[in-house]
Amino acid sequence: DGEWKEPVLGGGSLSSIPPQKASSVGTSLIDLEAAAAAARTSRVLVLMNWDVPAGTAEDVDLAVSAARRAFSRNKGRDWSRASGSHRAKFLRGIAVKITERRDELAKLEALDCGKPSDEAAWDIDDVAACFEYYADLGEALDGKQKAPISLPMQTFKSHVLKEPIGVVGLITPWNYPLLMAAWKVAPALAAGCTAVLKPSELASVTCLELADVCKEVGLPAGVLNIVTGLGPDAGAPLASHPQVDKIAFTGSTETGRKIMISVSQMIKPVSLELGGKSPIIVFEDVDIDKAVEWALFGCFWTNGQICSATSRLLLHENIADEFLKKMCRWAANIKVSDPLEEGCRLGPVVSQGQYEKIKKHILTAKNEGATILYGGARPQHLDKGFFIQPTIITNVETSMQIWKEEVFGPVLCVKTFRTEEEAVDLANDTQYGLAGAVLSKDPDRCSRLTEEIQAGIVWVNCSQPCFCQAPWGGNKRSGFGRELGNGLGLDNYLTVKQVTQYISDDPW
Ligand code: TXE
Repeated sequence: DGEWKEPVLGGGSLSSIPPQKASSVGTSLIDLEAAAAAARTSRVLVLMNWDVPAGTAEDVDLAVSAARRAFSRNKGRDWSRASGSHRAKFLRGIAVKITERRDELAKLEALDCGKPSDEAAWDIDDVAACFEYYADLGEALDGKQKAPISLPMQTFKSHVLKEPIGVVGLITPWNYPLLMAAWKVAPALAAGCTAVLKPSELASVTCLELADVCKEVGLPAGVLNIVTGLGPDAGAPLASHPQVDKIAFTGSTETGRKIMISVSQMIKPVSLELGGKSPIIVFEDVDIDKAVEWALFGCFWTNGQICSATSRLLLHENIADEFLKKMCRWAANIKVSDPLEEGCRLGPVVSQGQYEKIKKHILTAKNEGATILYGGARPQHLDKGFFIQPTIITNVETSMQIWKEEVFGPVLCVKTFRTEEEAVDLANDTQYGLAGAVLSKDPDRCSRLTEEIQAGIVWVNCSQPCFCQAPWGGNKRSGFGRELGNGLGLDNYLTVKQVTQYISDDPW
């Protein structure tokens, strides 16, 4: 309502949190020992709708110890040794519970990060689908962990063992709070790892609800531990913890760099899904109405706060005028409102910090000589809250900040091109390499461009569809490693061991 502030550390203790909040706080850490530690810290993050514990290095340490105990192959707490089908039962249980609570979780998600509740509901469907998917893949691991290798010598026999990598640290952002957690938690648990999840301080609530769900399905203590808190206080100690075997991170390129430096001290594997400035190339042979729709969706979905947002529109010059006129008309019809209102298509951006950052980007674009063709300000009918109109910027030069830097808000910049070659050069004129889209009726051109675009994801005649069966991740400064995808997402959490046996009776 405009009164919202960035998370701040409050004094007080968990007992000072009102009862309706305390229930989720109490279960924020599945492991009771770790929960007790959170209480001892006597610090909370003061948020808009909820307060959550402000975890510290001490909490992370306890959570990692709990995960280590649950992972380790002794004392009967052997998540890592359980069969894939045993683990799959829990993952399926989680999927069922998430589906049962779909509307409630979607509402929480919309309230927490501002995305329209319809979109939040799709996210929750995707969360359930992700747990189902990894239940299947985890189950399929049974009997396949020992893959034989053919060797050139008969006297030896070899096979490859795939084993869970260990305790994993999962650090996630606020734009898809529960979904980004699911993308990491589901494969990690399916592979037999145990995990410590650190959600974003800007949107932790649905991850705390995930803790409740895990308790309900009887997930063994310590298998998943959730520590809320600020990045430097809770994320950094997790990334640098010596007992954590791998880090999976989604967030800003800047924080990704810090995490990489930290894990490099311990030669620890890391996968990074970072920012983007993805192009969408529209050729003159398209159906303009459909293409306008994809271009709007590709940039303004989730309030424009998507790492893969196709936020650089490259338009063939022959259709540019008609396309932009239609686009502005349609942008004017996008309902900007309270995310819980029916028909909302654009809610408030996540925080005051993000709001200021977006406004600064728009102002800089103006100052550098670009034209704000549509939007660029708070909608007139909303005098409170961090709302920004869908914004379309033209007369953009490749030297401008708006062309180069990720805005992470509903801001689209536009350039025109004459030739296919020029379009490819413009598309690849970025430090990022997460995604790209090409819209054309010419299949040969589309297939040429899928090869030319330097990115981990290329969409043809669409923008943003995402399925857990297809690998997700980027190149260049968008990071490395892939999540999801048949095999790849699971492999993130498995390590390979070769076993070679001498099988001849002759002495060596
Ligand atoms: O991201 P951070 P923020 C981009 C987007 C946005 C900007 C800043 O441009 O404007 O990042 O957002 C944790 N060690 N994206 O500040 O800092 C943090 O607590 C370990 C793109 O929210 O990257 C949170 O859990 N962890 C992105 C997570 O990192 C640390 C989605 C992400 O926060 C840490 C979100 C540290 N030193 C923002 N500092 C995408 N690619 O989807 C912070 N964290």
